[in-house]
Amino acid sequence: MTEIRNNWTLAEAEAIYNTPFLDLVYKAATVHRQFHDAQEVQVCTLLSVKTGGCPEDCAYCPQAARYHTDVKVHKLMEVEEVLSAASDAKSKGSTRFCMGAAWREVRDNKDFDKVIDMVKGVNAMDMEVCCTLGMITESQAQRLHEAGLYAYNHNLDTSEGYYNEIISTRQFDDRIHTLENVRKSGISVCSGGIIGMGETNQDRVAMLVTLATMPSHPESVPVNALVPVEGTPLEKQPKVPVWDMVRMIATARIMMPQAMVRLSAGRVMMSDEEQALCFMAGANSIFSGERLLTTPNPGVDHDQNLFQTLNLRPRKSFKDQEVMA
Ligand code: SAM
Ligand code: DTB
Ligand code: SF4
Repeated sequence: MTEIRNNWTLAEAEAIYNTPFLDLVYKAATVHRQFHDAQEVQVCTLLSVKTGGCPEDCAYCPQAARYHTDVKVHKLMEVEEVLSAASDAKSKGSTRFCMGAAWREVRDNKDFDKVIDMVKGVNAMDMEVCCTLGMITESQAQRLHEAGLYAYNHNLDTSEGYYNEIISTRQFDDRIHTLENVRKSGISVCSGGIIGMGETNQDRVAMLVTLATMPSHPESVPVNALVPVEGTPLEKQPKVPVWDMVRMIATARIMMPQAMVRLSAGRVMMSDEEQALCFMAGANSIFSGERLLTTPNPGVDHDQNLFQTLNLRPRKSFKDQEVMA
């Protein structure tokens, strides 16, 4: 049986990433089958509850106020609107609902009180409720936990070495610190990154090493392909080759066997065959619905057909399993 390791070295991780392609997929698929039902893929829904106007300078992000993009800025949504979107997502087969806000960090104000009510409401619908709100303190994480937050998403995005090329308004260590606050509060950790931002293969692998050498691996690791958005500094980046996406997913799967590895942004640029290869390499979750936060995503009908073709089943939420156990 494959052991869970927290002492991965960069050299080991690079060797995995650079394994001959078919062997890499075979190894990842083997590990995947030891820890997961390979026919199950979790379907999640994202909702941007507060869009645009963000003070940060993340080079990939259409929501940064300083770039001129087509994003329609809106203030924090009303709780009822969010709960109705969550109920719609549930009826379409989602078992995880993730609310995103274009904030640098959470502030202890009325908006946070509203997010707490959203969390309570979605939690009561028996979905895994996730938030991605920027940096949070230990006491804010505690408050979210008490409201029933299941997971918190906070991506490393890239390696420590490449971080300053992409974002200058905060440091890599700030991200690590928020992740520690999340972990301490008992909320499940969701953290991954983006490929296709001009980083090297070593940067990609270094990011995975940071995640896989945490005292506990994140329960969820989203792998995003950059969606280049007009107006952002990365608007002209070429499309990520599917081979790189597969290598990244497979390496994440082998290094963090128990994690949910999420085939996140970028599916709209991928064929069904390419996505099938990602599932083969150990991806076991997708975001469904026509929109991610602000960019397009394949529609629910398309995904239902894909699941039928590949004989995949949408996975139940972990919350149901806890109830049954
Ligand atoms: N503001 C919060 C933060 O940065 O943590 C939460 C929302 S932010 C939009 C969540 C994540 O979306 C980012 O960390 C990044 O990984 C991803 N993201 C944003 N724009 C993207 C793009 N154009 N392509 C791929 N992923 C993107
Ligand atoms: C993650 O890693 N990817 C999702 C989710 N976590 C929050 C967000 C992708 C956003 C893509 C760009 C957009 O739609 O604005
Ligand atoms: Fe703001 Fe998050 Fe976008 Fe960075 S990724 S600009 S912090 S919304």
